[in-house]
Amino acid sequence: MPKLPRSSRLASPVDTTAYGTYRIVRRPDDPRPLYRFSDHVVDKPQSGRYHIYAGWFCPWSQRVVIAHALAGLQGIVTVSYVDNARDGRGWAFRERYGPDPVNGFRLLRQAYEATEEGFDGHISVPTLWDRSTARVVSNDFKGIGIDLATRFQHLATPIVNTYPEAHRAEIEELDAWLNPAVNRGVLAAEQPGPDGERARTALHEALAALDQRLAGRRYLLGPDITEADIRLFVTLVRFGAGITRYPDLWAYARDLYTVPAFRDSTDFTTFTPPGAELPDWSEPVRRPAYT
Ligand SMILES: N[C@@H](CCC(=O)N[C@@H](CS)C(=O)NCC(=O)O)C(=O)O
Repeated sequence: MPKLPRSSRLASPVDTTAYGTYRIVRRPDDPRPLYRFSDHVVDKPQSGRYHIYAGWFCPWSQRVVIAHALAGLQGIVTVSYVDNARDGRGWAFRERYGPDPVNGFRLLRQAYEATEEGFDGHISVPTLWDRSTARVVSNDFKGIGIDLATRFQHLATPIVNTYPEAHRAEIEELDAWLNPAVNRGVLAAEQPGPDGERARTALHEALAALDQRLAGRRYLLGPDITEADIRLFVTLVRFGAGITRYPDLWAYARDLYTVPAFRDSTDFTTFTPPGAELPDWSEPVRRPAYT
C-alpha cells in the first residue's frame, strides 16, 4: 500500500445531502444474489493472508470478531473497523477507527469494486478480504465465522474449539430455530401489524424456552462455549433492559460477558439508542456449579 498521509486515507464526513442514504436497488432482470461473496479460506492458509473488515455496531460482525478471538487468531487474521455511520457511499473509514490498514481504501465499496467491476450488490460488514488475491472472499458472516473456527488450527491454538465436529449438527439445529425467532426475530418484532405481533410472540416463546434450558446448563450445548453461544450472545447484548425478565438467560448472558472475547468486542455506545435503559452487565453472576 502506498504511504499516503493519514488524512488522505479517510473518507469525508457522512453527508446524506450530497450522497443520499445507503440503499441497494435490485435490477429486475438481474438474477444474481445481492450478497454475492461466499467463498472460503483456502486449506492451511499462511498467517497474515486474510483481513476482516468489521463494524462495532454490527451483531453479524461481532460474531466473527468473537470467533476470531476464541480461535486465538490475533495477528494471524487481522481485523479493522469501519465507521459507525454511513451515507449513500456505504461504510467508510474515518477518524474514529482510523484508515483501512490493508488497502488504504476510504470506502468499503472500493474493496467490492476491486473484486467485481461495477459491483452493485450489498456492501456489508463483516467482509473477509484476501491479501494474496486482492479480492473479497466473503461477506457471508456465517461462513466466515466457521472458517475462522476451523481452518487455522495449524497456526493457532484455539482458546475454545467453538465448532467441534461432534456438536456441529446440534449447533445448526439450534440455529434453524434461533436465527428466525431471535437473531432476525428482534428486528421483525419491531414491525407494526400482525406480522410484528407474530414475531413478538415467537421471540418471547423462544426467550422463555432458552431461559428454561439455561437454568440447567452453563452454555447452550453444555459445559463449553460453542458457536451457538456466540450467535445468541450478539443479539442478547443488544436486547436492552427487557432481558432481565428472563433470569437464567440474563445470568447466562452476563456469564458470557465475563469472557474477554465477548466483553472486549462489545461497545454499547455503538448500538444503544440515546436515552435507552441498559441493564447492569457487570452485576455479579451467580449460577449453580453445573456438572
Ligand atoms: N444482512 C446480512 C448480514 C450482514 C449485515 O446485514 N451487515 C450490516 C451491518 S450490521 C450491513 O453491513 N448492511 C449493509 C448491507 O447489507 O447492504 C445478511 O443478512 O446476510
